[in-house]
Amino acid sequence: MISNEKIEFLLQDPALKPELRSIAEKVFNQERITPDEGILLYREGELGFVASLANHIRERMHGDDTFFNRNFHIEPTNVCVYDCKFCSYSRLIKKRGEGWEYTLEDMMDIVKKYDGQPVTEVHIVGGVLPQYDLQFYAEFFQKIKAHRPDLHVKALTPVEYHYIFKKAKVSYAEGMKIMKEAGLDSMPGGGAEIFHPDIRLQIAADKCTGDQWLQIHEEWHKLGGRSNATMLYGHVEGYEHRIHHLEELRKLQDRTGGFQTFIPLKFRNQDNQMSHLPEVNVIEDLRNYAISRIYLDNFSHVKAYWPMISRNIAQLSLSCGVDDIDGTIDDTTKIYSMAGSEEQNPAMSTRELVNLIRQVGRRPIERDTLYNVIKDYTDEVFEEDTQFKGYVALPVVN
Ligand code: V47
Ligand code: SF4
Repeated sequence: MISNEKIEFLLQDPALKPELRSIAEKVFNQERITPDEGILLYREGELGFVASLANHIRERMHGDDTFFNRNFHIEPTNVCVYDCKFCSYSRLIKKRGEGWEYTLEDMMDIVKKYDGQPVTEVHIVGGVLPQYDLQFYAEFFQKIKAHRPDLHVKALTPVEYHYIFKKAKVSYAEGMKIMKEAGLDSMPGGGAEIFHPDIRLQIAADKCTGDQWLQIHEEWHKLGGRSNATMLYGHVEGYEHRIHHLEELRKLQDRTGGFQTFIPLKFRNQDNQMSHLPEVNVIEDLRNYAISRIYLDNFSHVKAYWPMISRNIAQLSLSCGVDDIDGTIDDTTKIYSMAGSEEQNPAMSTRELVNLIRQVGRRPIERDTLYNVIKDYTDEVFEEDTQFKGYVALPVVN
């Protein structure tokens, strides 16, 4: 665990630039850094420096606790009316027969498959199509709750909500209220991409804007709801666009306090219209986790979505401000292969996940969606793998 003395040691480095020293002092004194300081960290903060600061914050907030949860995913469809350049779903609308479009019954069958298993959450997200409208999702949420009232419904993003509310001619506030009454418990972080219009127009021109994404989360927070936020980085954006994105999130969080977790998503270049772009390197991934942790002083958690970055990088991220490594149970690897995951087979048993966390000296804590502790696995002795076979990735859409 990094101690205050270590930060003091860092501050004594005579080679440290005064501007960077001032940022380190702010972190040490629990003061907020400015957008200009954020950009400076991206431009000049070496990995060792930003990781030390981020780890200090992470350990101040959570000690060695490292969270994961047990959930499963449902994707209503992999066909989408929108045309995000980084997404492998977008082109499928032209060849609709190649995708799938589940009915309500199909999706309830998936929910029922998990009957009796200790999953706490269902994560629902997919492409956008006209038949998946407000009434459809309201009925789906109601049916899930009628079948399994304690299952946390983490569903849809402002991309879908903007589309279905517009179609139903209801305001964001009214729409979110209808969703809550139907059984929505929280919102995942997808669809955020990069808020800045200069970039958003290049990569995701036709779906909800950055401001609309933020407004829908704000309405949800006003109802007492919790949500996550993501940032798709490492494509055509500059550091100033990343800081603009983080600043917008930090401002909204100051107003509502409704965000739980920030999840940076590394742009992967396989099977999409941006395949010509190179991917950023691991150092940049780790620096990005660290700077996000430093900048978002009002977010409780930073999550590394391990299937997108590989297990080894996920382990390293735990020293760069990350305190959550997701973790899902499913057997539907088919979709992930479309999104260009780092892992050939992005599946991990509970034992593997727990060991991955323990190997780097952290405490594996199973949590529910709202971060209530379900089980501390620090001293768990595994006789054999649990009955749950796979930790499998969520498809990267929205
Ligand atoms: O919004 C799409 C991203 C997101 C690519 O809230 C891509 O707990 C990289 O939001 N390369 C959806 N990323 C996934 C998501 C998510 C994941 C895990 C946990 C949570 C949570 C949310 O995936 C999309 C988009 O930003 N994405 N294509 C790509 N080629
Ligand atoms: Fe559709 Fe989401 Fe893919 Fe964009 S990222 S094309 S909104 S599924």
